[in-house]
Amino acid sequence: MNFHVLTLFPEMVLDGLNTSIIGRAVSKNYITLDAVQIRDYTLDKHNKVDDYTYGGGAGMLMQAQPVYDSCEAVQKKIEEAGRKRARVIYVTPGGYTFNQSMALDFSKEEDLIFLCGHYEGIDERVLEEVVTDYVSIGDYVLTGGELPAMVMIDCISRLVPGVLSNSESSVTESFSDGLLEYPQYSRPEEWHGKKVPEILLSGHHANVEKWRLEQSIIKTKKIRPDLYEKYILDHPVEEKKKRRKQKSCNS
Ligand code: 6GU
Repeated sequence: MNFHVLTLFPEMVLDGLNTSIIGRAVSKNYITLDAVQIRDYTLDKHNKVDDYTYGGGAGMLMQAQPVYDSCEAVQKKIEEAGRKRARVIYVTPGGYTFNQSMALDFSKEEDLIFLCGHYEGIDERVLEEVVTDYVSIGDYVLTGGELPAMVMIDCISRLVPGVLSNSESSVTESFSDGLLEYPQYSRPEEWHGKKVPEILLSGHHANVEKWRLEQSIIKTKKIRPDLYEKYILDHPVEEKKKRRKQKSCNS
């Protein structure tokens, strides 16, 4: 996977993604990360990339020309390397909300271009010409698109084959059924007077797995009732069994 980030703050993106698992993935060449300075492409003699918005209103807008030329330069580089033109993701609070299945879809691409806005946004005309996907990371407003792009790159990267070791990728499995994670414990057996749940010390693998699933369901129902509703629709048998068991306990 080759990530290309169009930004006014390339060092922010490079510095943020050069450590830990993603840093390792870059040095092992499972992914490449290229941050392109949009300002390098402006034809304005004062290196300006923004201007006032027509119709008035607060704030400045990124202009079409440097955004278009920087994006086309990256697409040209990709094509010259013999690969197909990349999808261009505009990171914006006005986009579709990013989720795990979008990440899985993006992870199958060979190249991805992220366009990071600043100021009050980007001239609509260039967005119409270059952007294929409008994506937000949630219902809150950030000062720029770099952090959202880094969030998405991290999430997509860990789905690229080779990026995670076997032990790291087993974590994905427990999340991918749409439930929140069960509580976990390490040594010591007792800390601040709190004991590790007995069942985890039993060595009975099937019972441990059953307990973990129950804990996941309880937690999801409380914290994310939306995910819980979806889970019971997808797993009607398990839930019916549980309700039957509860009924027989009550009677
Ligand atoms: Cl993608 N960009 C900005 N600037 N703010 C956001 C966002 C994106 N997603 C949530 N808030």
